[in-house]
Amino acid sequence: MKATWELRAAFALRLSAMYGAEVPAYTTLVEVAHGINREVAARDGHSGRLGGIERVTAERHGAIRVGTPHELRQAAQIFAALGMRPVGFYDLREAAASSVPVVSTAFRPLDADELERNPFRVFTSMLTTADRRFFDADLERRLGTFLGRRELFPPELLELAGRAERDGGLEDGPAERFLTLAVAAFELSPEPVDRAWYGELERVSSVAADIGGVSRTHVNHLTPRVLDIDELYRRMTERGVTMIDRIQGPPRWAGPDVLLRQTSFRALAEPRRFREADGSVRAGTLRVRFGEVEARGIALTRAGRARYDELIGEPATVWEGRFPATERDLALEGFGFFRFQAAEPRVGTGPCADGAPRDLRGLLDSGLLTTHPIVYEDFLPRSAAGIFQSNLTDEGTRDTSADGTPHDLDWLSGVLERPVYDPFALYEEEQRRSLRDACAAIGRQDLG
Ligand code: OOG
Ligand code: NI
Repeated sequence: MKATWELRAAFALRLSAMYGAEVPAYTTLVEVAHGINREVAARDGHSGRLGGIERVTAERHGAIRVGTPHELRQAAQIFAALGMRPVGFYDLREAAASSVPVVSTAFRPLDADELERNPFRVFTSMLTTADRRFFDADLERRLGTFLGRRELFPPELLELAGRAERDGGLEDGPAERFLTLAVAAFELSPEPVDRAWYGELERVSSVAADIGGVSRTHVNHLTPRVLDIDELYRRMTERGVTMIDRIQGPPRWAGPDVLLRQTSFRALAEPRRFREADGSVRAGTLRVRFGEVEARGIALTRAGRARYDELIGEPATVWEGRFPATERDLALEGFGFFRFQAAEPRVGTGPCADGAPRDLRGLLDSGLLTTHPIVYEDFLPRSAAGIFQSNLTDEGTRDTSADGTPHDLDWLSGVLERPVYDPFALYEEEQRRSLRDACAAIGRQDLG
């Protein structure tokens, strides 16, 4: 029997092997990231507060793109078999100056212990074919026909995924079959690409062509986690790999690492076959798969996130006056999420009463409570939109006059026919539970 988390760990490993065989630059990126992680972990004073070396070394996120709600529901079924649930809603149509015609969520484990076992996640985007800023009614209709005819996931894979979700795992034989089919579903298809159709979509957006111009989906990047992303950026550049011009997310600064910092290298031209207008098949190239790497920091509360959004793009010197400079201040100002622990159980001491903020300070000052940061497990829309640009050959055309349909997390739940979880609520709950348990351990009531 393979339990859910074992399926997830095995899937992540096999996907990584497949991707490394197909995209050699990915292997370089992973080697450099692991080298840096070993060095940082060996360095004096590395606390491992943002994750143990084992978890960080195994950690990856992938990204896929699908064309329709039907395909998104099927993807959700496959990820459910791996214990990965949709978390968060990202509207990338609005996320940056040159936006892309997709809305997205991330499939990932929800609970801390599941994340600890294997934190694999997949950023998953769906083409918004009804958005008139990108597609006119005729193109929407023809996209619908094209997407309606293709099959991304074979019925046997979906059936096994349903069984795995229901039973919390699969017997060894079916597990092997499931993993083989699941990895194959995310490989690059060898089928010839219709040159005219791909070109027509590419004029709207390269992302539209990558999704709707081909008969399958594929993992477009697989991202390792690194403990020092500035150092990684330097080393990749030294090796002659051209990275995008910056690291996205918060700047490097003297304060705690928060949220997510990411950088990437541009998609490499890979040989593909094209079907021409006269029916002949010719060799060509496409740039659809790229490399990305990330450093993860502390999850921020809504208040912390609002401050982050104000400071976005500001240099470290501006951050220094306006953002809590220590973990303790992040906790006390209610900007960051933390797991609280009772330092030593003592029955009958006073500070765990009501009135959380003042008492939290007291509890921390008296050393009765210790804090451990909760790592950000999600994504940032602005960075994601920037990452999408890594494989845009040009920006395409977009009519900015007409508004798109408003979409949100509830709308996406309806599309998926499954709950889409609010990331803030998940972190909040984890923090609340730890505070309650810690207070119980020192013999007082809940802080609330
Ligand atoms: C997904 C881009 C978003 C990230 O790390 O922010 C992403 C895509 O290009 O399909 O993976
Ligand atoms: Ni990514």
